[in-house]
Amino acid sequence: MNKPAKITDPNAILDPCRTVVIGVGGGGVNTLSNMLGEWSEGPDLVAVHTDGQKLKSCGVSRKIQLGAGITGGMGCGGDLVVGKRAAQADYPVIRDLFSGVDLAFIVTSLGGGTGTGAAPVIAQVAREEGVLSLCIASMPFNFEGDEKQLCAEKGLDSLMDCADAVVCMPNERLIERMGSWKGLAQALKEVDAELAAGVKTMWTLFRQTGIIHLDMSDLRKLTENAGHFCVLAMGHATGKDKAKTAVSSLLKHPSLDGGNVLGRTTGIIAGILGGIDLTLQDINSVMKEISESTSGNVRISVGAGIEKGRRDFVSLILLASDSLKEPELDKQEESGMAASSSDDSSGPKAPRQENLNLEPAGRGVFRGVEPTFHEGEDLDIPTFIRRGIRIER
Ligand SMILES: Nc1nc2c(ncn2[C@@H]2O[C@H](COP(=O)(O)OP(=O)(O)OP(=O)(O)O)[C@@H](O)[C@H]2O)c(=O)[nH]1
Ligand SMILES: [Mg+2]
Repeated sequence: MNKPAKITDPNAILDPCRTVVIGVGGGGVNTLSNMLGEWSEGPDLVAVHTDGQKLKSCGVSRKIQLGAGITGGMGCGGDLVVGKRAAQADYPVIRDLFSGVDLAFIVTSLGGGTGTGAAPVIAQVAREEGVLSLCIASMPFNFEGDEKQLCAEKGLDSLMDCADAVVCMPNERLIERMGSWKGLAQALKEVDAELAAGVKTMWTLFRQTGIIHLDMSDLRKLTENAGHFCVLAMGHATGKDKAKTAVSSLLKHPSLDGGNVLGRTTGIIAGILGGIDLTLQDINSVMKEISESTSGNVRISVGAGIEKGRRDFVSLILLASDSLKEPELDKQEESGMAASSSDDSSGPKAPRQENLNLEPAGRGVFRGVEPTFHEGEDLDIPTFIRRGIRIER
C-alpha cells in the first residue's frame, strides 16, 4: 500500500497521486491478474470478490472477501442485490482501502452480482473518503441475453451516481478489435490485457513527472466536465512509423464509435508513453491527428512520458468525456437517431444506413385520381376484401 507521507517530516516528498487499483468481481479480478506480470513498480492492486475460490486463484497480494456471512464465500449467483449487501456488510474494510489514497481505479465487469452490486458501493465509499474514482466497467456480450444486460445497465446507472468518472467498455466492441474469433477464454484474456495496459499507461502518466506532465487536476477537470461518463481508447505500436501506426489504431478503437465520440466530446486527456527513442515529432504528429479528429471546441490535456530502459514502442490512451452513455447510444442507433445527435459537429462520422422516407402514396394506385365506383363498389379495394372471401392457408 502506498503509505501517506507524514506531513510533519520536513524531508518527506509528497506523492501527488497515491493510487490504488481495485478489481471487483470475477471480471475485475481477472483484469487485475493481467496487470500483475509487468507491474512490479505499480500501485497497490487489490482483488475484491465474494467468491473465495476465485480470490484464492488470483496472484495479487491484497485480497478482500466481501460478505462471507451472506454468500458463504460462494459468489453472488448473478444477484446484484446480494453483491450490494455483501459490500455494505464489509463497509469498514472498504473504507480502509482508501486510507492515504488520492486516486482509485475501480475495474469491474458488469452483469454479474458482485461487480454490479459491490462496485457502486466501493465508489461511494471512495467519494466519502475524498478519493477521486475512475471506474472502468465492461458490459456483457449481446449473446448473454437481456437479463444480464439489464442488470449491467442498472449497475452502470449506480456507478454514474457514485464514481467521479465511469468508462464503459462493452465486451462486444472490445472483441471486435481482437480480429478473428479466438474462443471466448482467449478473447476475454486479450480484452483484459488491453484494459490492464490502458490503466497502466494512465497511472504511469499521472504519476511520473514525464516530458509533459498530467496531473490529478486534469483528471478532475475532465470528470467534472464529463457528466461522469467517459470513453477510453488505446493504441499501441512498435517498429517503423510507430507513432503514426499507434494513433491510427487508437482512432479506430471501437470505443470511439467510428469517430462520433471525438466529434461530440468537450474534453479529452491524451497520454503518450514511449521508450527512450520517443521524439518530440512523434508527440506532435500524434496530437495533430487527435485534435484534427475533434470538432475543435475541445479542452485537451496532454501527457507524455518515457519508460526508462525500453525503446521502440508507443502506447497511447485517450480518455474523452461523452454525453451519451453506451446503452443510450445503442438505443439511438436502433431508432436511427444517432445522425441527428452528431449532425451539428464537424468531426468525422461513421457511415450510417439512412432510413428512406417512404410516405404512403394515398389510397388507390394513382394519387390524386378519383376512386373508381361501379354499382356502388369501390374498385380500388381488392376484390377478395370487397367480397369478404377468406383465403385458406
Ligand atoms: N472483460 C471481461 N469480462 C468478463 C470476464 N469474466 C466475465 N466477464 C463478464 O462479466 C460479466 C459478469 O460476470 P462476473 O464478473 O463473473 O460476475 P461477478 O461480478 O463475479 O458476480 P457473481 O459471479 O454473480 O458473483 C459476465 O457476464 C461477462 O460478460 C473477464 O475476464 N473479462
Ligand atoms: Mg463471478
